[in-house]
Amino acid sequence: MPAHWHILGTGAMGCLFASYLARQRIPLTLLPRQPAEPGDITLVVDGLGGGHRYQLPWETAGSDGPISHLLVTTKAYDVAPAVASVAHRLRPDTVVLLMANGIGFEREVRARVPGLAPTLGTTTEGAYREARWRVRHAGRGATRIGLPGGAGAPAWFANWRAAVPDCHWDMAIEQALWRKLAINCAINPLTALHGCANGQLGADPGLAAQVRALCAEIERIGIAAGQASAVTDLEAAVFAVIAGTADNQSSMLQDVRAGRRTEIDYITGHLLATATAHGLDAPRNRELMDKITAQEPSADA
Ligand code: KPL
Repeated sequence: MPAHWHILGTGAMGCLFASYLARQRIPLTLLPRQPAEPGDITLVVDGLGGGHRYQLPWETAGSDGPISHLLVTTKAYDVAPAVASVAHRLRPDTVVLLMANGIGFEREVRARVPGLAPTLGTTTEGAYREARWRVRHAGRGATRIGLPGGAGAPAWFANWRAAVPDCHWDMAIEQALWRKLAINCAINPLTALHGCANGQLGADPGLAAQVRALCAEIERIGIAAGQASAVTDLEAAVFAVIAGTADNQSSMLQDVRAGRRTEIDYITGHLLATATAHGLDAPRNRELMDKITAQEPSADA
């Protein structure tokens, strides 16, 4: 009998992963932030592979009942509060899989809910929400999952490997997260400030030069932080992502356009904290951090 997953964070990614699990008949329950209508939620996923409808059960996070397997796909700054909202339902052996942008939320989760040993994931799947329960799958990507410190794949992962395309257990998940962080540092803030699709960073010579300078800075910080493998050939990797996602709006640009808080604290913010810890300057990343932070909506807005 496959494990039963609860999914906290029912934005585009949470819904996409819910659809993958549901297609494989893996039992799941959505935990939407706002109560939904009575009865199952009808989720529609359009795009690659055609349109599919799923009838999915839901409950509020505050309900009772133990959770054995929890997938968290909220924004980075919501991960720790979201996990705390279901802490009364977690057991010592609950699997908690965190899949959000950036680095830093795992430490916050451990501080807020002591005793958890979260599993971490990162994905390059592309999806966005067209309506509350309607998601467009815009680009296929790979998903990497692993335990910090490295450990073999647990039994539940066999279901994920079968359900989620291009899904890998990663014995060096921190390195995978660092590489994604490095790529996001080079792309997301620039696209958010210039209001442009990712492809423009390759097409505009001035922006492309800024990307190269950012990559050089990020590489130095990565090497100092012991993440040399994560930043190997970073510039080439960044331009490959820019070309591969040319028509995409980065997640940070989407946040800015929607007037939402961005994940800059967990992306460039983590990079800058790492630079400071190693006595390095990072003026180009610092400038982007300051500019994005200056236009963030205030917490009480
Ligand atoms: O991860 C992304 C994001 O937008 O957050 C990239 C890879 C930049 C694709 O848009």
